[in-house]
Amino acid sequence: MRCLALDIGGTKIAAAIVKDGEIIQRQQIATPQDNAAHALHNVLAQLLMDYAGQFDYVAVASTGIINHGILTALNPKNLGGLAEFPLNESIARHTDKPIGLLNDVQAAAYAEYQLQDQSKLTNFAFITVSTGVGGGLIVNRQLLTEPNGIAGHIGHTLADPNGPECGCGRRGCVEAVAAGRAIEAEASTWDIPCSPKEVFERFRKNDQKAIALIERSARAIANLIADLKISLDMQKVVVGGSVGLAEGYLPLIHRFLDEMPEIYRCEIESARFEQDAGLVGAAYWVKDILLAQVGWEARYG
Ligand code: ADP
Ligand code: BMX
Ligand code: ZN
Repeated sequence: MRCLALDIGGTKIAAAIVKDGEIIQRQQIATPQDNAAHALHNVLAQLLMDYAGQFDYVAVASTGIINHGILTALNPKNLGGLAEFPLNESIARHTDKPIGLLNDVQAAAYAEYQLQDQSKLTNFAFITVSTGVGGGLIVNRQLLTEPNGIAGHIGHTLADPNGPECGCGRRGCVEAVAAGRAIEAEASTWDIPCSPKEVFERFRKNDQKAIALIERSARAIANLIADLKISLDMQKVVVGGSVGLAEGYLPLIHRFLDEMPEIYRCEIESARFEQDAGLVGAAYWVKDILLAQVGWEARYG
């Protein structure tokens, strides 16, 4: 079965055909920020046209709360102000193949869990540090997506009650302190304004301001991991996203976790699928869960 997999993030949209876990014909474009709804409809139309005739089903991993085919942004600022978008309907305009949707980080968690020794790992999480901070939770070997698609939005738990206001409306969320956009907000005010990528370059050259900013982010993520450990008995956490995968970031999380009492620590590693965890996870999950439920094999297989 060939899957057209789409991964819609706040910064980039990736698309590929996924067949037997292999990714082919991958392409990537920037997520439109202006006139976001209209532009996203157009991007989806173009992608469906590009891959026409090459897939049996569509699987979408998207930023935002995904429920009943609708994308609702918890933090609309991450999507050029887009608060709500009819994702399923927008795609269904261009194909009559089955379509399955889930949150981007839920998808990434599902992909990475397939690579783990599941006999030993009951509770597992993925944290992305990217445009925002997102999570996907696997508890009792089940990916949490029900009942409203909200589970895993751990980027909006509290990092600092006096921290910056988050785009979701709450003050001091992990996302407002740790995400790529949070790093950008701070570094854009510097004498020589920097992008997050440049902040990391300075961080690796021992620039004190850059170190403080990256450490603030990594400390918030370490605390988030400790909270997952103590609330859900989390056994392992995989970290992804362009900030999460940036050289030097994971060792910092390690360092801050190691400063905590033993009970709060848990195993951490970088996403083995790297930037493709969302694409692969969406393809697997839609096939395993959604299509199996509706008897897809019988109807289309
Ligand atoms: P998305 O959020 O669309 O999934 P990414 O995972 O690429 O996309 O995350 C985007 C964020 O990561 C942006 O804030 C961007 O500035 C930052 N970023 C991109 N490349 C790098 C890099 N090489 N090092 C550190 N941060 C990066
Ligand atoms: C935000 C939220 C999550 C998402 C996370 C990471 C929106 C639009 N998105 O917390 O649903 O999983 O960002 O998304 O509210 P990314 O775009 O950074 O990958
Ligand atoms: Zn928030």
